[in-house]
Amino acid sequence: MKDARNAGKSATKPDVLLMTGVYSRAQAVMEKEFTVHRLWEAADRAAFLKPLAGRVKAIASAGGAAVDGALMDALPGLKIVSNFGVGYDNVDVAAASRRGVKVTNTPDVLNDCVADTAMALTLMTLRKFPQSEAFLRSGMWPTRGAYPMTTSVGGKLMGIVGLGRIGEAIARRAQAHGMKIAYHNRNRKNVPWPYYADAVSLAAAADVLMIITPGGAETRHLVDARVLDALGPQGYLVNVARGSVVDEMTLLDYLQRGKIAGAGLDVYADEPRVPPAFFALDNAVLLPHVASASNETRMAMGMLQIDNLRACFAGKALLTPVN
Ligand code: NAP
Ligand code: 8YV
Repeated sequence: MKDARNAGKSATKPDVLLMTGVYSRAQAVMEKEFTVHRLWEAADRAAFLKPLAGRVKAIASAGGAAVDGALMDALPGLKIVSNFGVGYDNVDVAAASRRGVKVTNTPDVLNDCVADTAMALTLMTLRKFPQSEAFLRSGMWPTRGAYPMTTSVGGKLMGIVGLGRIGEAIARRAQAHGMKIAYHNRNRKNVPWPYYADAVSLAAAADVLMIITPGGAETRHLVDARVLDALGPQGYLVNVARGSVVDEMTLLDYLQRGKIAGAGLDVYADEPRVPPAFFALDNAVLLPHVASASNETRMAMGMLQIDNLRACFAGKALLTPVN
């Protein structure tokens, strides 16, 4: 039905296959400029894709919707997968490269927003602000007295796993809060902070372990029982990377048994599903993957996604290619 409606427009506007809804104002720009085919609304995916096979040269993707080799094969004219998000673990980049398809992402425009969230999550986790606010709202203050004491961030060491664009922005914020910084990447960087060659030794030194690596197979369960043991009962974990980077069931067990002090999480293994046992924890602060979710940042991400599509259709150099 939607295809029939769009068919007449495709002579003037390039066709784009949109995997899932993105930021609405940016999506409106995309829909004005391109003939957008909304894959997530299709009841029969194969039937939806069939008439598009010869027409669609671009996919606009976003987290939560996998772009794999089979989908690329269904679109033989495909030239670009333009992803909404700096993380592109939802896209099979190796499969794209083998087919000569370019992949782009949305780096840098979200660094400050995501780093703000990471720092806020650190403060909320150590100082238990959401829990103390819930205590007030539930009417307990007059009967129970003062809320229990919490833990300061000042003077603590933040160990950052994944000191990249966002990691450095987090480090600057943590320093402004009086924290010391150390980090682990696969490669040492020219930065003034101590380097640890592995996540276990960094966790052993850290009061707060901040996870901000890419997702995907390479980092799957990088944070496992060994890392959490090293972090220890006084240590806090904050994850704004991807749920896959942390062994979620082991983390849950460690939080339930007090084997680490607490966790602040923005990302989960099977979003939007979060194991309900997390909801009962007093030592966890849980955000629903909102690190970049401000109007300004999501618009900037959406426009960069569109600018990469524009460049592709104009035969110009892509702005932010990843392959
Ligand atoms: P980036 O600049 O590429 O930084 C990633 C860092 O991780 C690099 O310093 C890299 O250093 C390190 N790294 C990569 N693989 C590693 C591994 N196996 N072990 C240890 N360190 C590793 O990326 P970014 O722009 O800062 O974004 C980072 C990630 O944050 C994204 O990919 C995304 O998954 C996540 N993110 C989440 C949200 C959210 O909403 N929660 C928002 C934005 C981004 P080496 O190459 O030297 O190892
Ligand atoms: C978005 C993100 O929530 O950029 C990323 O890697 O995880 C977030 O900014 C996500 O891209 C939405 O699809």
